[in-house]
Amino acid sequence: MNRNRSQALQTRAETFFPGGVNSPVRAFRAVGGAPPFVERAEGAYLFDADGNRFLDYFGSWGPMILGHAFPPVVEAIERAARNSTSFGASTAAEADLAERIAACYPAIETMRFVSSGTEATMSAIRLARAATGRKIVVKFEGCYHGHADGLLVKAGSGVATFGIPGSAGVPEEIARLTLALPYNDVAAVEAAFAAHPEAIAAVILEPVVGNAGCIPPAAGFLAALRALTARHGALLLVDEVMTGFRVALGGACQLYGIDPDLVTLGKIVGGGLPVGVFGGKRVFMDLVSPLGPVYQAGTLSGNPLAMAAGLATLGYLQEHAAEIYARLESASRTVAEGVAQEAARAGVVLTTNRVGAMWTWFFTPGPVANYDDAARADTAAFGRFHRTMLEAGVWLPPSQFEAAFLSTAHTDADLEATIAAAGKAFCAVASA
Ligand code: HOZ
Repeated sequence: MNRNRSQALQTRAETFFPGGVNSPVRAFRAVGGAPPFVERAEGAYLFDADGNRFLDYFGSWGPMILGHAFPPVVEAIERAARNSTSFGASTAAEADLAERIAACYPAIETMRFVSSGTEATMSAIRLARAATGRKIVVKFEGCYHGHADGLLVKAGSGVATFGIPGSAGVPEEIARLTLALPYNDVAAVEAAFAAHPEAIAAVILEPVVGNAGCIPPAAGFLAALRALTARHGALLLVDEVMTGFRVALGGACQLYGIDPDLVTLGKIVGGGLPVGVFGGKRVFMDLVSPLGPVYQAGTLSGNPLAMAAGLATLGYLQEHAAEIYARLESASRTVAEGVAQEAARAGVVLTTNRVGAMWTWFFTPGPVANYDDAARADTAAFGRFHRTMLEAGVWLPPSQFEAAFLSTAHTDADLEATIAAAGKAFCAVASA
C-alpha cells in the first residue's frame, strides 16, 4: 500500500504541530508507522491522501455511530450553516436537543452544553465541589476524563498509551486532591471514604472504561459506588462521554440501571461536531451560574451547527433505536468474536472485552478487569497487529489502550473482510 503522500504530509505537519498532530494518539507512536492523512470518509470507510480506503474501527473515537457523512446529519449541518455558524446567543435548537437527551437520561433533569468532554467533566467536578463544600475527587486508574489538571492523575487514553504517570505541569497540590483507585475494587473505595471522612466531593468514573481499552464494570460495582457515595454525602459522577448513546440509547445508566447525581456526555451528542454536556439533578444544577455561584461559560456552547448535527443524530437513533442497537450488538459480537477465534487458531493469546459496539482485543491472557491487567498486555504484539491490519485496509484504534467502535454503516461483508484480514495478521504476529 502506497502511503507516500501521507508520509510527506506528516513530515510537513511536524513543522507546525508537536509530533505533527493536534491530539497525541493520532501520531501512531504506540504502534509505529506513519499515520494515514484522511481526505474524506463515507459510511464505514476512510479515504486517505494516497487514495487508499480503510475500514474504520475508531469512528472519530465514538461519535460516528451512524457512519461518516450520514446524509440526514450532513443536510442538517448545511441547513443550519446557511443561517450563520455562531450567534453567542440562545436558539430553540438547544432546548430541542436537551429534550431528546433528557428523554433518554432520566438522571439529567437539567443540563448545560459545552464544547468538549474535557469541559464537561471539568465543570461537573467544580459543581460537585461547590455542592458538597469538599475538595477530594476519587477517580479510577486508566479512566480518562479529559485533560483538566486534576483528572490527568493515572489517566487512560494517551496518558496510558505513552506509559506516563500523569502530566508535567500539574501542580502537586492539585494532583493531591485526586485519589486514583483500581477500577472494579469496591474495598478500595470503602477504604478511601474511611481514610477521608467528609472530604470526598465526588466519585467520577467511566461506567464502561473505554480509555484503558474496554473494561466492563464487574457485577455490583456501579451499585456499590451509588450506595457508598450516597452514604458518605459525595456525588456520583458518571462520565458517559464515550458510552452515552453507544452501549444503549440511554447509555450505561440505562444498561446497568444507575441513577447518578451528575452525568457528562459528548461525542455522539454532537453528531461528530464539538459538543459536551454536563447535567443531572436539579438540586445540583441550580448551583450553576446565572442561577447559582458556580461559574461556567463559553462562546461556542450550544453552537447552532453542533446542535443541528446532534439533533439529526439523536433523532435518528431514537426513531430507529430497536433495530439500531440490535444490529450494533450482533455486528460487534460477530467481529469481536470472529477475530478472537482467528487469534486462537493462530495460537495468539487474546482477551476480548466488549460491551455492545465498543470492545478491545487485549494481547494478554487476562482477565482484564482494571488498568494493571490492561498494562500487562503485549503492546509490541498489538503494534505489529495494528500495522498489518492497516496495511490490509483495516484501521483500528492506534493504541492497545483505546476501544474500537462500530457503526451502523459496517456491513456483513465488512465484518467478514475484517475477520479474514485478522486471520492473516495473527499469523504475522505469531511468526514475528
Ligand atoms: N483521547 C482520545 C481518545 N480517547 C483521542 C482523541 C483524538 O485523538 O482525536
